[in-house]
Amino acid sequence: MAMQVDYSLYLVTDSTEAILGKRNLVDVVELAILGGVTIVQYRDKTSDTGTLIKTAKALHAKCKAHNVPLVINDRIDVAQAIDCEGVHLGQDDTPISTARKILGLTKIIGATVSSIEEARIAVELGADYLGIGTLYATNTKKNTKEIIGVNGIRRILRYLDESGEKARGTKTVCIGGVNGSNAQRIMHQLYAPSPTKREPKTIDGVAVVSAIIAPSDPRAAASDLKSLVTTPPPFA
Ligand code: TZP
Ligand code: MG
Repeated sequence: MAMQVDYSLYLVTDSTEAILGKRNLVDVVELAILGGVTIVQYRDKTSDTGTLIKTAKALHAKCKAHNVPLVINDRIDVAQAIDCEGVHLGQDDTPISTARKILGLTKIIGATVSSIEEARIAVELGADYLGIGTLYATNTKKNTKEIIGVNGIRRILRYLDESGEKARGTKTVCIGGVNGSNAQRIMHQLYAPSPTKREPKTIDGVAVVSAIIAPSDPRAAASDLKSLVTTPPPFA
């Protein structure tokens, strides 16, 4: 099994001028970790393999120093090259089953899912966590397949809740348009008290790109988000 991970504030990086500007990604990520980010995904769709490995290595050093896991978007080869904690795979990437064979049981494998069917397959193939989205429309990722909203995410959580221990045990984060104005409401909406004896399946955290990377003070942005997502729901 992969390690125990706190998914509550999941940072997905972006190196584009529009979001990162002229700043250094590793410095920005370190500030975000100091603010309370609990896991980092290095997502970089444009750099060559050499640059990806170099940046991933530098990010991994910072993450390790703070005991925060690092996963790599899309690229199993880069994750292997730097021996970080895992990968995050979309629907068009290497299948989860192949990734598991390559990386073994101890690495984290995350999957992007937008539907119950995609969630079912990702769980069956052994994903450790699901990045469920797209929650809200966002400029950060233009080609988002589907905006599923809070209700779409709730439906997937309910499916996981009702589909056995493995599905219930698969961690979840939501992604797309999460920011300081909506994070707490999202967490509360995705945490429904259950009349049954069992604890309901809830979202384990929010995945955020621009609301942490874009601000001039990523540490403060992360710290504000952290307290919003970890404040217990009023009915708890
Ligand atoms: N996948 C679905 S939406 C998204 C990804 C990578 C981008 C989310 O970015 P932001 O800035 O947090 O809305
Ligand atoms: Mg991908």
